[in-house]
Amino acid sequence: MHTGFRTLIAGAALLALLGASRAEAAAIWPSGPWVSMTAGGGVYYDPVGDENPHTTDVVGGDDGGTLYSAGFYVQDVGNDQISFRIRLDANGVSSNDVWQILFDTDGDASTIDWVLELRQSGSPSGQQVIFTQASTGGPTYADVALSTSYSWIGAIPDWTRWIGVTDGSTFDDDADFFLDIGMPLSTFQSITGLSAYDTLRMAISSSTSHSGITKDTSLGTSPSSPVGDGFGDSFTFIPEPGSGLLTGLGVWMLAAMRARARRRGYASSASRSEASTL
Ligand SMILES: [Ca+2]
Ligand SMILES: [Ca+2]
Ligand SMILES: [Ca+2]
Repeated sequence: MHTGFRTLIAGAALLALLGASRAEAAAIWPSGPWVSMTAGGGVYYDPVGDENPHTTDVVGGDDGGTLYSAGFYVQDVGNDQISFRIRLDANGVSSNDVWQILFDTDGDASTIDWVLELRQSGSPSGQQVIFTQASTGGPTYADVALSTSYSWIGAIPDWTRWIGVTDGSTFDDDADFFLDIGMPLSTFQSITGLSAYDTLRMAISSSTSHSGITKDTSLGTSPSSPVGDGFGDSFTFIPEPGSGLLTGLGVWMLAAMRARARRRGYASSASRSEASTL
């Protein structure tokens, strides 16, 4: 193997290792845009005012004529992190509740398979970020039981944050908040068995219990609803940060190739005109 190439490979491996160990320690929150969850092709939503306390009220949909998604995600391969964002009517940083991202990963949307949750209920020692399997995944939210043999645990200060919304929603005519929850992407993939190209569904809920779903469920459902009624559209974790850069690089390469062809006199007038619009 060429020495330079070998050095490049070793450097990439070291960077991957550094990225993985850094992500294991604490979240690196996305600097780029978050991807909205969708339902029926529109934004993923849930009404305001259908749950108390307001810190457990998942909100999304029409607010003052603008549509806001109740949920977002970002897959960040470079930092080995997957992040999820929930829109809530009020700031729950000090409340003793549970907020959950629900996953259907086996293609059967009548059952929840995995749950990532922020648990602020119970004793302080039990308050943590948890990724766990649904030991009973349905058929209704009230039937769901979550395993207490956790597949991954993170510290709350490291893997969550509460911030005021950055897009201007004011459901209930007062401030709204984003709860961000992250975990290592490689851990998420190894536990669920999902590859980067597999499809899945997600839903959002809140609860008083870390082992069940007892408060707000999304898309206007209630705890007695089939869990399948609260899942958003099937999707893959694409696009991700970097895809815009790759698209830009592709356009740049195309323009460079066309310019080279023009210099050699091979390009037709039609393609010259096209290239000038890039
Ligand atoms: Ca709600
Ligand atoms: Ca609000
Ligand atoms: Ca399922």
